[in-house]
Formats: sequence, structure tokens, C-alpha cells
Amino acid sequence: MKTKNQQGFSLVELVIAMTAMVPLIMAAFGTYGVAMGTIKVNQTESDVLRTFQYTFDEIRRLSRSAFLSTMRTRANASDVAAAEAAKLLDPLVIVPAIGDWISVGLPTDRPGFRFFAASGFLTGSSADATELRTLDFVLDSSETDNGVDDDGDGLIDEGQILLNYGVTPVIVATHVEGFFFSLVGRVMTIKIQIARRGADGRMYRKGMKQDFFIRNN
Ligand SMILES: [Ca+2]
Ligand SMILES: [Ca+2]
Repeated sequence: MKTKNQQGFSLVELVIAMTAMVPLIMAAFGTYGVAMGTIKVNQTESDVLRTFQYTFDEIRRLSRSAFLSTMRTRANASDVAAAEAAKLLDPLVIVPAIGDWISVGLPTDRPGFRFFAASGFLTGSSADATELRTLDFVLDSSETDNGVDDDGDGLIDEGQILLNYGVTPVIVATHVEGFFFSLVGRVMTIKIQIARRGADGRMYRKGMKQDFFIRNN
């Protein structure tokens, strides 16, 4: 004959025990969901950080042999406005169009730059042992520069950073919402904004800035 202690759980006791466990199970699944979300965000973040590192490494490699006196930049709207104002005083002033290559003047953000650099492939002291290198921000064909997400992918006015040191441009970075160049003295500053949609559907945006010292005249 069984004693009371040997009878195990009654149905009522079992229901009470299971009810007590529900919050614990819910908490465990909740933590799991948060952990998976964090992993997805971290993957997106590390993708973006890798793109920054690669792009800045490329710019550093290229700018090491750049000649300061050969630096040119793409005219922006304020360059055009300044030239139009100067032309009122001096009719000989040439007014550039937005995007034309101009001398680097005031340290405002511009969307591209180029310079001649000492060629790594040639030896000797020949003055023409240089090659033209261009870094440019180019809008994706599905976007126009209007502050609006035209193609509905969550990124605004996005494009690519293209490096050109030959005939065919090389894509350095994609999903770029901003690429800005400025120069003060010998210090070239590059600002980049990148956006990605994570696996969880949310947008992840980050901007980074780096300075590069131009040694050669
Ligand atoms: Ca877009
Ligand atoms: Ca747009």
C-alpha cells in the first residue's frame, strides 16, 4: 500500500507547477529572441565597419604618394555661388558647373577629389612618373540627389565610392549615403556615411571621419 509521500504529483499540483514555470519559459525565449536580434545587429555593424576600414585603408594607400599641388575637387553648390558672386566684380572669372573639377579653395565638403600621385610601378626621378587617381561618389542609377529614398530600399541618396586609376573604375564601397572630401593645409579629411538594412529589417547607419596627411608638394 502506497503512503501519501509515494503518490507523486496530483493533477492540481502539476497544474500549479506548470503555471509557475510559464514565466520562466517565456523569459528564456524572450532572452533568446533578444540575443538573436543582437547577433543580427552585430553582423550588420561589423559589415559596415569592415567597409569603413577597407575604404580608409585604400585612401591611405593612395594618398601616401599624392602631390598636394595637383589636388582638385568637384565643385559643389557653394563653389558655384561664390564664383557667380566673384564674376560680378571680375567678368573674367569662370563659373564652374556643379561637379566640375576645380582647385581646392575653401574647406567645404565636396563629393570627390583627384590628384596626381607618384607611380609605384616606375623607378627613377622622371618628373612624369605620376598617374592620375580619382575618388568619386556616384549615385546609384535608381536614386536622385533629393533627400528622398527614391527606390524604396531604406537608403537615402545612396551610391558607391569609385576609385579610378586607370581605364576601369573600381568599386571601393557600396551603400554609401555620403562621401565628403575637404582639405586644410596638408590635412585631407574624408567623411563617409554608410547605411545597411540588417537581417531583422531595421536600418543601421554610421558615419566615420579620418584625416590623412599629404606629404608631397
Ligand atoms: Ca534608396
Ligand atoms: Ca534620392
